[in-house]
Parts: sequence; structure tokens; C-alpha cells
Amino acid sequence: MEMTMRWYGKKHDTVTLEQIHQICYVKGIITTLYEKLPGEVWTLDEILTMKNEIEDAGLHLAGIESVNVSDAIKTGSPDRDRDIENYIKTLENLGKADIHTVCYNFMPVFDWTRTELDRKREDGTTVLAYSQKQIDELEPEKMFETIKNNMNGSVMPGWEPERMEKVKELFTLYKGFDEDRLFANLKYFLEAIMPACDKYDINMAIHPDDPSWSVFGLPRIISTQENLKRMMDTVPNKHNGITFCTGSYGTNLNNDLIDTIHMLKGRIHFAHVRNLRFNDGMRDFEESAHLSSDGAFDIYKILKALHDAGFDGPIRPDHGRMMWGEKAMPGYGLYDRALGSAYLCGLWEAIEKEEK
Ligand SMILES: [Mn+2]
Repeated sequence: MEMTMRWYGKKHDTVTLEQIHQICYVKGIITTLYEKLPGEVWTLDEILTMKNEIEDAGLHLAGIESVNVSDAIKTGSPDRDRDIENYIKTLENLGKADIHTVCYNFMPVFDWTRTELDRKREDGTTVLAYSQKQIDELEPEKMFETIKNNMNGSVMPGWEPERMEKVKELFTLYKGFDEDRLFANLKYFLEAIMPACDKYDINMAIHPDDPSWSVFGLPRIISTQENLKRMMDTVPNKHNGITFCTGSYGTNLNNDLIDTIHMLKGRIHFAHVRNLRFNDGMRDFEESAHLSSDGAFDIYKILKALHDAGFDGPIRPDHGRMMWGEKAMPGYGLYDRALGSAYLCGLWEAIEKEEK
């Protein structure tokens, strides 16, 4: 595995590449071209500029999170073939730049959903949290307002202001959508891009829905073990794989993380590892420190399963707590993610040595 950290680029991130380089545990960077809209082609020049900036800082560009999929592709509207063609051009350019891991998601309207971005813990740190009760009482448009007002002046991918203004339109676009229809559009997309992925050895890594159930009545298809199996079997190509995100897929406590890792053997191309705490009832949770004893997941067992399944892709600490007075994008401060990376590396070293 390669320990990585997500970086939002010089323009958006409070954390610098120099700081990430000094963590020492982290060797790779996960990033994207933030100014690109879904459906646009990424030129080879733009990709190489991004790559050089990272390599100049002594780090390796380990993967893209994300090359976003347009609503036309997700809904199967007449424009989808044009957008897919552009997506393929982007993949080809990434391949030419020697980049082989691409994360994406297939969630309608909301990339991820939280009701609080700074819930205070007893130790004084703050974390992102989700309460189904609050969601049930909320209009989707209000949700965008809540997020916008708590961003510490930053913009989080998936919650861009332009997109927030279009939320009503987006809901109309997905009206009448069910899981089967969304699945059919995912299959169409994957079948179209697989030849380019084969040619350039690009591992597509779909991100699980977050949380892993339907929100605001919108369908969600990358949410259960059964659905993951369906997705793998629908397009049986090793380049059709997943981003194993414990903090998203694990939001549903019925999802057996260890069993799923074994089922996905050879198809996990990227891993996001973090922990969650659940409060009264399953659909109320908050993010925690990475440490197993701080949350519901046994992080050692998760890494052991990834190791035993032969996982060798990029892995990253996921959201961290906001601590030590740091002001940063919620979940994406330097300190707790640095601690998370050290913890994950420590576990991994122990697992590898135990093996020998
Ligand atoms: Mn994730």
C-alpha cells in the first residue's frame, strides 16, 4: 500500500505540500483539477502541471479524487454520450501521464451528506456528524445553507455554491429515478470507458454512497454488499473496482466491512480508512479519531483484511477531527490526519512483520 493524503490544491487548501511531505509517513498525494466541471476534458498539459507541482515537493501523485461524473451520465440524458467521450479523453490523458487510480461516485445530487460540520466532542475537538432525525425535518435546500454557513470560508467538493443554486433543478432531473435505472446508467458508463481503462491500465474506484442509504428520497446504489456484488458482476473487469471507504460504507452497521473486503478481493483499488461513533440508534453518527478504541470499527482487523486480500493501492486517512486550534476545511485539517496516517502505517508495519 501507499500512504497518501488528500490535497485540495494551493488555491483551496490550508495545508501545504511541504507540510504533508514532513509528515514522513505520507508518500503520495490524492488530488484533482478543482476548476474542472463534470463533462469537461482534462488536457495532458493541465494534468502534467498538477503532477509536476506535486513531484517538485518530493511527493508522488498517487491518484485522482475525483474525476466527477456529470448528471447527464448519471441520468442517461441525451448529452451523456458527449460527456462519456470527454471522460474517456480525460482517462487517456491521465494514462499518458502515468496516473492509474481514479476515484468517482455515482450519487445523485448530494456527494455526501452531514448535518453538522463542527460537533463538539468532550475532548474539545470538533467533528462532522449526521443525524437522520435532523435530515427528516430538513428541506434539501436548507441543507445546502447549513453546509455553506459552516465551511470556515472554504468550498468543499460536491457543495460548490453554483451547484447549491441548482438544487431544485437537480431534484427535478432525478424525479422518478429508482435503483435499477441508476444502475443501468452506471453499467452503460462503465462499459463505455473500460476499453480505455484496459489500454492505459486505469483502475476505476467508485466511492460508496455516504451515508449508505437513501437520503431525501434519492436512490443510492453503492450502499450494501449485495449492491457492490451486483456492480462488480455487471461489468466483470478488474479495472471496475471500488474505493473502500470505511466511514461511508460503514455508516450502515449492517454492512460487514471485513466480509465485504474479502468479497472484493482484487477489486479494491483505493482505501479511505477512518472510524465512526454511533449515538442512540444507528442513523446518528459522528466521525472519530482513527484509533479503534475511539469508534465502532476495529481498524486493525480492517487493515489486516485489506492486507490479506492483497490490497496494494493508495490508502489515506480520511476525515480527521479539528484539533489544536487549527482552522481548516472541516475534516481536512493537517493534525488529525497526520496522526491517522502514522497510526495506519504502524498497524500496517506490524501486520507485515507478523506475516514474515
Ligand atoms: Mn471516503
